[in-house]
Amino acid sequence: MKTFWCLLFVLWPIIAITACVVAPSMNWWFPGEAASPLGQRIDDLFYLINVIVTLVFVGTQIALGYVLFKGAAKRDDDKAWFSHGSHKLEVIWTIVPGGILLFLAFYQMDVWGEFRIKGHFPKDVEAVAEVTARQFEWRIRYPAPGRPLMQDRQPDDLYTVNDLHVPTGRPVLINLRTADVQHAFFSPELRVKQDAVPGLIIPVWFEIPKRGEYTLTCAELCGWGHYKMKARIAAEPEAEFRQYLEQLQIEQNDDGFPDDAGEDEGD
Ligand SMILES: [Cu+2]
Repeated sequence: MKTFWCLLFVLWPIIAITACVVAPSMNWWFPGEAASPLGQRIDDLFYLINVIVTLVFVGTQIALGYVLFKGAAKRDDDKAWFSHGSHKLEVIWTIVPGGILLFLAFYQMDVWGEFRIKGHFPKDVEAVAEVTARQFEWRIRYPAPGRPLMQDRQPDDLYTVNDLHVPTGRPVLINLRTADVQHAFFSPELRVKQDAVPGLIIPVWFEIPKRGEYTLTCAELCGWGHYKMKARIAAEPEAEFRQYLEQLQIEQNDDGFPDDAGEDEGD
């Protein structure tokens, strides 16, 4: 019976490790490779932490298995062994994890800074749109083609909902805000996640090298309709992006009357 319990406890870590090894082929992992250069660096950090955690996990589970089997091998009338702890061991397992955490804290600082701190954003980053989260959609405001994005609304600004277009191949920035409660701008493929906080305008930058459609979703439970706050980020080459804005401008300025309606008046 003792051996049965030992095997049962040793089995779980083996199942856990097997699941992690099988996970990539079963698509339980990330949604593919990161679609942005900074996202790939975030993935690298994630995998590094994963490797460290796995090594610690395997080590502790082997130690646990060893103690279990050693204990099970003892006879019932054997005397129990008491210890008062080991000063040396205590020092080692305090300093080693502390050292690993300090290393990670410093090692990830570059990526963190580039992602979050305005002074470390790429020099040529340009604001292309303002994204306002509200219950339960994403409202997008672009400047008119050729104009810079202003913080206040301009008469010729362009508006859409749940459809964010950005140019490919260069760093772009969006100004994130919320019209009501707290939301979170989350694009899993880009590895971008940023809370939208009432009263704040938060700059979020990313770069998408390849044309494509990427997911934008809300990662902050914001009310009954949270589940439907799904939008898309469409990345397209510069010329197409400009064309899109021009088309949006035409649609937005269309008053519904045919162009020659005024000329026919005198007939
Ligand atoms: Cu939300």
